[in-house]
Amino acid sequence: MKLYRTAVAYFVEQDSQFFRGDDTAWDVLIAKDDLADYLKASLFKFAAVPTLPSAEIQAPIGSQEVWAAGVTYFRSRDARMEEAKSAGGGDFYDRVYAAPRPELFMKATAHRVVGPNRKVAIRDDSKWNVPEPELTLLVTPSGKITGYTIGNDMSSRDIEGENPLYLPQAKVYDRSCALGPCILVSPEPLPKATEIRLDILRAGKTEFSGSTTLESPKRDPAQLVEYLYRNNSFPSGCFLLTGTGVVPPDSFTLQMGDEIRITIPPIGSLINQVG
Ligand code: DO4
Ligand code: MG
Repeated sequence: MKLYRTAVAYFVEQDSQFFRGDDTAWDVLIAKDDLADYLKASLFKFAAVPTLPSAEIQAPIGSQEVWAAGVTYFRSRDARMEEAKSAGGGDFYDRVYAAPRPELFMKATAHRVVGPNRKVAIRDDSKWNVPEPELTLLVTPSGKITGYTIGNDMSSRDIEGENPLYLPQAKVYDRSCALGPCILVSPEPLPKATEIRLDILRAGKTEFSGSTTLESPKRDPAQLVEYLYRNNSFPSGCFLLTGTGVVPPDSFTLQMGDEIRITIPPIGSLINQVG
């Protein structure tokens, strides 16, 4: 079952049919521990609609914070060690990959997040930028994972490579994060064979493609949530990006006008332009 947020209402997709939801506020709805059961039980009361107005789909976020895990994939550890080598920071990434405690950082507040088909930004003071395609967890205030969406953790590699202490500037700025197009509502973990695919198009042609699966990350979603919720409360729940396993080669940087497509088959595709 998929849950979409639009300007007018929320919509549920079940077996390729769309239903207009009730007037429960978004923050209240997505904070429910029994979200899947609530929607299933309510479906018969919802009006079926012929289609979803796709231009009106918004990021599936209300007032939640967006957090992110880093260096959960070997590919990310490798790329970061290389970019931070001359700054003497390479060793930190190796250590955090091996350590029991994961890297967790605050990625965005809701106003820094864009939805599908909106523009993500690159910083004016950066020359080396990449998208990071990440499976993103919807976590309730009690710490339960109730759904999944797609996240783009836009990153300025030259800024984080200059000094790991610059990470918040490399990661957090206006329109530095995209989420969507929907929440796949499921209390069950996604299969390990699930693919995460990144395609970057420039003037309509593929400039970069890469993919990974959920087999590769070193850490479990539940383990990341357990650390995130230690001495930390989330009254409306939160979104947690789980790290990237796809990093374009060092010669690649995003340009204005590029189109970023991130696909996770059970969820859909999150498409954004750079601008
Ligand atoms: O440590 C830097 C950030 C890592 C990250 O965002 C990732 O691995 O996805
Ligand atoms: Mg990331």
